[in-house]
Amino acid sequence: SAKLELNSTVTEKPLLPCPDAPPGLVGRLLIEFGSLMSMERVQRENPDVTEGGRYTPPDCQPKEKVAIIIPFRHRENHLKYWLHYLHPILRRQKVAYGIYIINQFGEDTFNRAKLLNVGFLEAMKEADYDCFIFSDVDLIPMDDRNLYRCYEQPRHFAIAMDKFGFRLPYAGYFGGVSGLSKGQFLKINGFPNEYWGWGGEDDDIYNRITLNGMKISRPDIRIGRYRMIKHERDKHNEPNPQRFTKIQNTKMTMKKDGINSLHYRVIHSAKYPMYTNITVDIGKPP
Ligand code: UDH
Ligand code: NGS
Repeated sequence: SAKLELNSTVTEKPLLPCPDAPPGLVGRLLIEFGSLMSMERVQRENPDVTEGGRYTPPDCQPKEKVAIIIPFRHRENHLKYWLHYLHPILRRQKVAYGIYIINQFGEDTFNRAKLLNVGFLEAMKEADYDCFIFSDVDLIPMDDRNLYRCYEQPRHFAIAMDKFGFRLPYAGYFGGVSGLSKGQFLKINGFPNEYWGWGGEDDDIYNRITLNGMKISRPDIRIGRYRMIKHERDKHNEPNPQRFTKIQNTKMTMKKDGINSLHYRVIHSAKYPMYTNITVDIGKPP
């Protein structure tokens, strides 16, 4: 019918694949945390982000869907800055994405890597994601040429942080912001669930990657720059005294500790305008 034809000419114009080098990038960015941020402002400035913090470029066909996963507890102020800076960057990068805040329920010891595993499974329940980017809530990229997508090898994005003098603290550092395709993530059995408290879980992930015959891909040092929002040490995330011996044993532990052994309980799940929040009970250290 005439009506159908009209509709299809209006809505089904074929889109070209999104470019590998998006044309609208601006390069180095000014990142500061001096002025107060509000969620209302973030919402106002990002009207094309849809419920749950989802976005898809309107003018090109994205090659992959990216889930961005943030481990979280009691960092509401950092989250506002993260959303304020990242939504516009990701939009310029022509990324199709969803933002998942994985909020640890209760006040038991924090477990970053286990929360990231939960994020992988929960995001997969919602959409057919190809790529997973795991980001601390307090890390903001200073250059939009640091493309939030997946690569041939597991990607380390946060390679030049201000607190380390814009260098890697050590060659095998894999902390802060990292990204794995679905295939890369499953190949290493996901992340360890048994690092309670601060430290070592990122080194264990690095070990998993290299032990499985992959290597780390990184951006240019001039592009992989980050600002960290300064803060005090969190409560209930004390340095884990077991971390040094645990990272010696990745080869043995990775087969049975990971996405194949993950247990958790979703307490609450909600889609907010700028992000999806999933509050989970992940238990406590044995
Ligand atoms: N996180 C939370 N809440 C917590 C602990 C951690 O949301 O209570 C998340 C958050 O995304 C954070 C990430 O986990 O960015 C990593 O936390 P971390 O404590 O390992 O790393 P960070 O570098 O702090 O943020 C380390 C202690 C810094 C002490 C500095 C004292 N001046
Ligand atoms: C290493 C930790 C990593 C940590 C890195 C940077 O020593 O988990 O320092 O820490 N590994 C172990 O403790 C075994 S930072 O300076 O950001 O606090 O990511």
